[in-house]
Amino acid sequence: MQTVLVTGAAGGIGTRLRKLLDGVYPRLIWSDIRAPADLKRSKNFVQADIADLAAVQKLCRGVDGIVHLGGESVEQSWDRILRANIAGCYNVFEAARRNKVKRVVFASSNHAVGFYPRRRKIGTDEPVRPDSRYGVSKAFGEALGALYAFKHGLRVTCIRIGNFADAPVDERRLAIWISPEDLTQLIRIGLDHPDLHHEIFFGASDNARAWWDNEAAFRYGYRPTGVAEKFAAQALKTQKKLPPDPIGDWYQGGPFCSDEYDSGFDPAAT
Ligand code: 15L
Repeated sequence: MQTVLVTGAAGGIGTRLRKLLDGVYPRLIWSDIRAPADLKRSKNFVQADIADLAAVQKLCRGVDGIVHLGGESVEQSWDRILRANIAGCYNVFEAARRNKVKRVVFASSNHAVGFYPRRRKIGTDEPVRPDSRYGVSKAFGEALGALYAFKHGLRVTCIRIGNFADAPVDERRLAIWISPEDLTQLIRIGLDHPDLHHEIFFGASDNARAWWDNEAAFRYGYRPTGVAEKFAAQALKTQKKLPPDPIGDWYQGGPFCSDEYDSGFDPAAT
């Protein structure tokens, strides 16, 4: 990888990655719909709206690999999801193909499978069960990843990111937390591993309470260094202060599941 483009540079993950990927690749291009203050005048920053295919095509010129973090990062109205996460994500994969980009690492989310109950351990081969319009858009991005990998030969890694933070803050996050360093490790596997064609990984650190089987990532040499249990006492203390959320506490997606929830079905039967 000579030139790597990162979309969503102004977001929480993009901001941290700017330090963690610094010096790893000869040329890094950072892009977002808005310019972060510290990058505004940098040669390495290009302001672009991923909903604009022509702009994304321009962005992808001469690029070898893309880390696609751009788009809405939580639940939003359908109009916003449609623009940024459906059209925007399509534009990124399509512009990658037209520009002969070799690899795409797509920031998927745990919310693509949020409606699996916490009592069930899942691998990446289970069907998606999105818990929100946002989760649906992540499942769509994963589907695009498969299309472009198998039809057009792009090397694609989808990372179902759990909760990206310096530490897990509550009980749910103890199961799904990923440290910035561990996410960087997974992204680098996606950009560099010579054998990788198409994979879906869970973006999780070494979490003893995990609901996910991350065997696929381990096969490619992923060795997480973040240990969630180190933060368990504090996270469980915080959990005690949170109001009960019977639906959110049952399912892996937490509050994304209880939000707008009006199913008549018994969650215990799912
Ligand atoms: C996500 O996908 C979001 O981007 C992030 O803001 C958190 O809400 C995270 O999931 C989570 O599930 O905690």
